[in-house]
Amino acid sequence: MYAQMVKTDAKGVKTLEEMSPEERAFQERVDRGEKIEPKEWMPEGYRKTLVRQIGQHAHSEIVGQLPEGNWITRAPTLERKAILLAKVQDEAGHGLYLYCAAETLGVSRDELMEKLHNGSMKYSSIFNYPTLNWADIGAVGWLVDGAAIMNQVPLQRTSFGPYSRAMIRICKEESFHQRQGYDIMMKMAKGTPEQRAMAQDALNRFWYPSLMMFGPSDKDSVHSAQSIAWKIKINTNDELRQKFVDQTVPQAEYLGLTIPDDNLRWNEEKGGYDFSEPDWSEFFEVIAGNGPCNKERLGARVKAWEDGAWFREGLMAHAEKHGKRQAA
Ligand code: FAQ
Repeated sequence: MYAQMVKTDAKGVKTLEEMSPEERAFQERVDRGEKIEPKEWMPEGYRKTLVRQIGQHAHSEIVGQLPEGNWITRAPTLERKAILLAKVQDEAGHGLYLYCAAETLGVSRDELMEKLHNGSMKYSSIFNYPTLNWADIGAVGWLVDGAAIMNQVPLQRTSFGPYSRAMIRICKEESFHQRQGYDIMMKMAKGTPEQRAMAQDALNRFWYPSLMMFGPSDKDSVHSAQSIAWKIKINTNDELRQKFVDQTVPQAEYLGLTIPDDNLRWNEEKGGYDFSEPDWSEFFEVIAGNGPCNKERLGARVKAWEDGAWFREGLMAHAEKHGKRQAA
C-alpha cells in the first residue's frame, strides 16, 4: 500500500501490482516495519542503494576526521584537546561500524576504499570546507554534528538491521559531539569582542554548507522516492533541513549570534521558519570534486592508505601463517 502511495509523486517506484511475488513479499515486510537482515532475500536495487548510502556515510565519518584532526594539536587548553581527541576517535569508530554494516551486503572494505580513492563514491560535501580557526571547530560540532544527528536519529529506524543498529550507537555519541561544539561556541560568543566576531564569522561560513548536508532539494533528489518506499530513508531531504533550521535558530539566538539569512522569519502558518535555500550550484560543484578542499581531503586519504600498505600486508601474512598452523 505504501509503495502505491509513493508512486503518485515519485520517479520510477514500482506499485505492488508491478512487483514480482518476491518483491511484493519484501515490500510488505518493509511496510510492516520488519527489519531486513543480511542473508535474507532483497531486491538488487535495495542492496545497491544501501551499499551506496552506508558506504558514503562511512567515508564521511573517516574523511570528517580531517578538518577537526588538524586542530587537536592547536586546541586552546588541555581539556579541549582531550575532548576533541575523543570526538575524532569516535568518528573513526563510526566509520568502522558502518563499513562493517556495508560488508554484510557482500561488498569488501577494499572495494569501498578503492571507490572512495578513485572518486567513484562520494562523502559528505561538508568536509570539503576548511576549518580556519578554533571557532570553526565549535561551528563544526554545533552545526555539522547537529545536522548529522537530525539525519541520523530517524535512520535508527531504517529497514536494514545492521545499519539501524549501527545508527543507535552512533547517535548516542553524536549527541556528545554536538554539545561539545555548542560549548565552544558559548565560550566564544560570551567572550571578548574578538572571540564573538570569530564565532559569528564561523557561523556565517558554516551555515549554508550545513544546510547542504541534507542533500539536494526534494525536486532534485534522485534516490529519495525509492529509498523512502524501502524505508532506507525515513524522511525527505527538505523535511530534515526544515527541522534542522527550526531547531538551530533558537540556539543561535541564545548565543546572541545572527543566522546569515535576511529571509529568515517564523512562519506561523507552517509552524516553522522560512529560510533561503543554499546555493545549489555550489553544492553540485562540491560534490563533483571542485570544492575548496576536495583535492586536499582525498589526497590525505589516499596517502594514508598507501602509507598503511606495509601494515596491512604484515597483518595478512600473519593471518595466513596463523591460519595454516591452525589447519595443520
Ligand atoms: N554530500 O538523491 P539524493 C557526519 C549526493 S555524517 C555529498 O538526495 P540520497 C558525522 C547523493 O549521494 C555525514 N553528496 O541522495 C560527522 C547522490 O549522488 P549519487 C554523512 C551528496 O542518498 C560529523 C546525489 O547527491 N551522513 O557528518 C550529499 O537519497 C562531524 C543525489 O542526492 C550520511 O551519509 C551531500 N551532502 O540522500 C563526522 C547520512 N547529498 O550517490 C565527522 C546517510 C546528496 O547518486 C565530523 N545518508 N548527495 O552519486 C543519507 O541520509 C543520504 O544519503 C543523504 C542523500 C541525505 C545524504
